[in-house]
Amino acid sequence: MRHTRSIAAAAVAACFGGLVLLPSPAQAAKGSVHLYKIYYDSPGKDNRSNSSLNGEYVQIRNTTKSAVSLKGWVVSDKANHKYVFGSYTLGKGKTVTIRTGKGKNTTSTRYQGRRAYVWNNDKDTATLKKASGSKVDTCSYNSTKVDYKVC
Ligand SMILES: [Ca+2]
Ligand SMILES: [Ca+2]
Repeated sequence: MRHTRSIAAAAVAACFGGLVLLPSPAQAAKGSVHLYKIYYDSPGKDNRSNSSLNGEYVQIRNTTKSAVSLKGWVVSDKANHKYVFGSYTLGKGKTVTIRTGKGKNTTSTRYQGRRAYVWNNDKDTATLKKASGSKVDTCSYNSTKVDYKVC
């Protein structure tokens, strides 16, 4: 009975797919490029050493079926500290980690090259925008009880 009802509900949802707020199965399967995780309170004392700065990071994940160029895409915090991607392509199903400190960029890890932290230890908001300026995703947190946020 429940099964029959859920099929009927799915049929209704399919008919009015353009009007409902929940993502349709087609959209869910399509995936997205989105903020995945922010590790905002670097492990240990925040002494601004490069390794401590690099213990702080934000991750972006690509769950679409194809690689996406992130050239010119911008990640910013609430205070508008910006990280702008140079030439970079995020493979399908891949995650890129953007660390706050200095380092040598690799396929999976990019470095902001900063001498100070970006992600506040208590609360902040990450925003991801395309090169065109259109907003792709945001991720907010407000807690000192944990050191990271899975968006
Ligand atoms: Ca810390
Ligand atoms: Ca901040």
